Amino acid sequence: MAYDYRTTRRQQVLTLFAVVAAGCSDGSEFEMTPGVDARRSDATAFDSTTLPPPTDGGTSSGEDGGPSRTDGSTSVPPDGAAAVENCATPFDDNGDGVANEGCVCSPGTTQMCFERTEPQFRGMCRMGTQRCMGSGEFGMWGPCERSWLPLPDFMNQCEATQRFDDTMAARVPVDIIWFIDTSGSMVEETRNLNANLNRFASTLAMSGLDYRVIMIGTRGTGSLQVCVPPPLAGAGCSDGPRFRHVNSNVASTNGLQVVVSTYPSWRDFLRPTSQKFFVAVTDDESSMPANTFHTTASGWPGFTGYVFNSIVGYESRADCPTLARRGGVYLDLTARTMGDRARVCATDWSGIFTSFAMGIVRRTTAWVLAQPARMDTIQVWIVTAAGTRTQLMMGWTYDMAANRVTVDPAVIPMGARVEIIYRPIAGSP
Ligand SMILES: [Ca+2]
Ligand SMILES: [Ca+2]
Repeated sequence: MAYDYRTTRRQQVLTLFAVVAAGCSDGSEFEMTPGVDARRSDATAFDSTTLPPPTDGGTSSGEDGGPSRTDGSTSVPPDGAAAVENCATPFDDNGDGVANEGCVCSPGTTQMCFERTEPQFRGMCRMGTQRCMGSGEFGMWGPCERSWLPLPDFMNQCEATQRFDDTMAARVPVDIIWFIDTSGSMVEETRNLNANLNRFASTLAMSGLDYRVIMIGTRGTGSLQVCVPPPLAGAGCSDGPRFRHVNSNVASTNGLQVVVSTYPSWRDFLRPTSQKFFVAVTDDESSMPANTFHTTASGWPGFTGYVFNSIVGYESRADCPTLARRGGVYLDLTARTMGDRARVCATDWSGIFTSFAMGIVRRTTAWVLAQPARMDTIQVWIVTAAGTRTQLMMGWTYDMAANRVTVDPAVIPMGARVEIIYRPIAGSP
């Protein structure tokens, strides 16, 4: 069944098109020497940056209601099909779907093969191998195995190409775990948290994010207690659809321990495919080393790419007289997960919460692929309005479990599109 992109709302921008290399034009370079991998290096060296636009509209099956080759029921010969099989090439020259049928070979030897015609070998297609079957002096070539053939679901191109504009970004769901130190020195900070958490939530909501917030800290309305008001939380410090309060005391230095020990009581509130964030709020240092926490948290399902944000002390006591200690462990975790940080001594937290929320949005701009991709084949390209194409070597990640590519919006110029080229796992052994 062909992938019918025409029926989707994305048809303006999600265009599957050919990014193809002209196949080798001279079949004579392929020798019959058994076992020689004549095309492997060529097959993987094609650089789609320099490739011409598609010229072979004829390979797009069934678009005009004409004969389709994808269902195997047609007798129309494929592109470039010859009358008879050519035993000197690795291709299926006569277009019957079998490479080198009826060709004599030396039993036990192998050679490269491709069960399509030569013009169909390009881009991310790859040769397979076939073994010479038989026991006597002469044998016949067996089936071609492990080749990467043109993709019926992608208009018979050798790679899936999907174009996206910003409006098609799938905002990845986010689960954000806050914990706040409510020891004696944190009165002002606790008040700031209670007053600003709804600002944080509304910034996420305005960006279209599907978010949940877990708050770990002593629940209540006292000066060293956390009571998040509606609409994020329910009335009277209660939970809400997007909010769960974990009523557990966090002291000066044990925040990370409390996160770990309370995990069983909030893990059911998490979504399996969400991006996970932590936010530490404390004016002290952690007694649990960064490595210990990182190893533990990374082992929880869905936490491999977690991000750690910190509202902690990183200035001197002279700069912040109320600071207990510099939060070096938290800053370490923030640096290694490329999170955001802010000064716990700041008097106005409204800007902190907005910038943290925007940072979360920035890390969750992603696109879902039509089919799961082989990680080693994914290319992310930026295409400007003027048509200039640049391959992104950094600034993107692929989450195989969720089948989505996350791209940092900071690397996408205004008006540009993202183009993702890949081989689906299916059909790419
Ligand atoms: Ca052949
Ligand atoms: Ca053939």
